[in-house]
Amino acid sequence: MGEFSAPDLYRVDDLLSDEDRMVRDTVRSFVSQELLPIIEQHTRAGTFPIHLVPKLGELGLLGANLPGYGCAGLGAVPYGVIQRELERGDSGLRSFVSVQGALAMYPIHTYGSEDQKERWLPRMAAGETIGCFGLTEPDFGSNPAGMTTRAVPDRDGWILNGTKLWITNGGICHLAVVWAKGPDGRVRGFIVERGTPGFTTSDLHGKFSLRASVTSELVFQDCRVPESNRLPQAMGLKAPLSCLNQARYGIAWGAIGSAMAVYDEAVRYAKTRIQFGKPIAAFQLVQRKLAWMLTEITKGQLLAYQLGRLKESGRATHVHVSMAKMNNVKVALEIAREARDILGANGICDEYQVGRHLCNLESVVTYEGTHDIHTLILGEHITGIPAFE
Ligand code: TGC
Ligand code: FAD
Repeated sequence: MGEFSAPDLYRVDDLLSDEDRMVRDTVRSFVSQELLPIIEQHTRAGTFPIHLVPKLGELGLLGANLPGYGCAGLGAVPYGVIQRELERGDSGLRSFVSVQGALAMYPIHTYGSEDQKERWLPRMAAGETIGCFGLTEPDFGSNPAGMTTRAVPDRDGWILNGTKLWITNGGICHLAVVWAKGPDGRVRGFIVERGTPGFTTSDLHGKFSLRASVTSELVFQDCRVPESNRLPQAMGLKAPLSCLNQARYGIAWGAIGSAMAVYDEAVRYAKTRIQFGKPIAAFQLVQRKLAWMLTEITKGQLLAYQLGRLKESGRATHVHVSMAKMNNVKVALEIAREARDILGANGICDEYQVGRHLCNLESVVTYEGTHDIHTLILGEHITGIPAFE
């Protein structure tokens, strides 16, 4: 694959503190040394490199932006840089970290009781306990408000019935943060531990995208969850949607990492591939593609950075997050397509990373709110008129 040379024309990383640059370098070498040598093997096999999880914990990368309970308590910008560097390796690794931190630890941290936080968060930060997040259902993806999973009160607990689909980390989780409607129609959050009778998972196979990530179905059949495992502060759909803001934020940074990886590979390839007696990098059409890619990467880097600063100062809204997720994933996907084109036939072969990133980004553009859903979120912000239905 050759040594990675990070594109940063506008010196966006100069805006980081020395400490944040150290975080970046640590994650970058972790990815180069421990993920890249094995990623194709896992992609072919359709397996997640689970042995890396304790190392992610040791490096403080799980729930890295959360304060206390064994978490690193980093600011939004270094947290974003971590996601960018992880996704430079593979979207599956970043997905694992997003789900663990933003979708499993964050709801416990934000909506959980003190007992729940003390019981789960330190073990999750260390990578000893893996979490997943069950919102999507077979018939309710973009429209989670329609969910049919139900939670009915029963003595000192709740009985859950329903199915969640497309759940990252489902098959390897020790606990699932699950969203279900109560008898009053309001959404509540539950921590369902593996081994609870009536809770089963099965993995999805045959994916051509995010192959090095576990994606599963969760089934709840008269599954009894104690009241002590309900997230007491979570009431209504806005609770799971607030978790999505955290994960979407990480994706806005992460997708640019993917774009940086494929751009770097395309530049190196174009300089060494000779056609018509010249490196293909000498042709104007190839240069135009590379110039466009670098411009979009630079714009995406600046968007992610400014979003991070807004978040750190408490001024980021879900609309800011939607714009960055929407834009950065879309351009990353287009950049990956252009990079694949520059690699010619080699672009479809897993000796190179571009095809893997391209396929991964086909999931990233769909999950955490599709491109169209984020367009409509912006549309509602601009016009005041929701156009979802
Ligand atoms: P709507 O009526 O607009 O809102 C209901 C309540 O929620 C509030 N709200 C939000 N709060 C926090 N953050 C947000 N982003 C919020 N958006 C809305 C809203 O103010 C309201 O509050 P209240 O107090 O009035 O009750 O809800 P809606 O049903 O019309 O839906 C709006 C829509 C379509 C934008 C929303 O449903 C949506 O975002 N859909 C996309 C679903 C999605 O993104 N699913 C992701 C599943 S998880 C996943 O994909 C993980 S991938 C993991 C990986 O591997 O990285
Ligand atoms: P649909 O909602 O059926 O959308 C299909 C198409 O219709 C899209 O183009 C969409 O933009 C369009 N569309 C839908 N509604 C509208 C509208 N109102 N206006 C215009 N166009 C519209 N979910 C979880 O809960 N937890 C997870 O951990 C998780 N991990 C995932 C991992 C992977 C690999 C994937 C692929 C998905 C994962 N998801 C997860 C699910 C993901 O969030 C959903 O796939 C996503 O929200 C879209 O839902 P859908 O697939 O049902 O598509």
